[in-house]
Amino acid sequence: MLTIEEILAKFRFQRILSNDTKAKIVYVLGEVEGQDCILSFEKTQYEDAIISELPIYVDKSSFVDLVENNIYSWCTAALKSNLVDTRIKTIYPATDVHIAKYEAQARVMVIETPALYESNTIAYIKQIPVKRIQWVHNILDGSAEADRVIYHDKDPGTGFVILPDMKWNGSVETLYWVAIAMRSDILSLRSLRSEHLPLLKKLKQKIYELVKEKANLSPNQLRLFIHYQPSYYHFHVHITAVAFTDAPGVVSGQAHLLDTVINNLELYPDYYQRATLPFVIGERHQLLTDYNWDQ
Ligand code: G7M
Repeated sequence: MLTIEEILAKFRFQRILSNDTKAKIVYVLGEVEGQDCILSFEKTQYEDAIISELPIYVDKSSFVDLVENNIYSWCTAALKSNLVDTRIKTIYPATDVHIAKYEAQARVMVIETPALYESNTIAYIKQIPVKRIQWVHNILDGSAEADRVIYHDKDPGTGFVILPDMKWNGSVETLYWVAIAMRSDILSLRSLRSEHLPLLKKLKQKIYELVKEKANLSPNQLRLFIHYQPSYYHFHVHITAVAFTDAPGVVSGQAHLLDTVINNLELYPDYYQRATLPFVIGERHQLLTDYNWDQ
């Protein structure tokens, strides 16, 4: 494995995959030692501790587009400081699935009946190489991100790991953690049955306790949800602050609230085997390009 420093030094730019000017995050595709590599650069938020110092850091020689009109003035400038202001992520080697995921593309709504789940989604899940979720097993066995783990219940049936999501920027308003089940046999929301209620309820209770303790957020300030379709088929729950209204993936067609899921399973033990589950997906996603969704 190359270090992040080596990846940046060897990166040969190929093309921009997407440039979200609102979220200020860009994904670029390139090559490192002949293999595909994705880099993302994201402008970070201003930390509270440095806000009072910002006027001092402005480099006056960098002013561009300066306008002064009576009591109003504005310009674009660079800050003269060692402040860190960009979050960098690398995916190397990147697969075609990663490239399709981060490439700007139209999204479409797919209606998945139980029959279409059996004929298409299961077939898709089965052909995913196991090494794609190696990073999950690294977290579960403590060989990666061990210093970031917030809580680890090792029970093979109802255990889980809670840790910051890769997307979390560290601030409480945009809290983004993830809870990953120890067991590997729950592929997704579709696999959930009433027998999994003890796991779901324990997980929810623990999340409430930990978020209160570490971030001083109450249960009513939290949005707990499960993605369908997920990007990896090993059961996990997303933990975000309600205040993070535009958190990625909180939209309908993707996020299923944990409380609703628990309630559905209490009402109907096999709800998720019988339900039609609509989902939104990128039009270049393999699930769409390789399978027939006509009903
Ligand atoms: O869409 P889905 O439910 O599969 O979401 C997967 C979540 O896992 C996303 O929110 C990702 O940001 C997060 N995630 C993905 N990877 C590869 C990692 C990782 O290596 N470490 C951590 N902590 N989170 C990850």
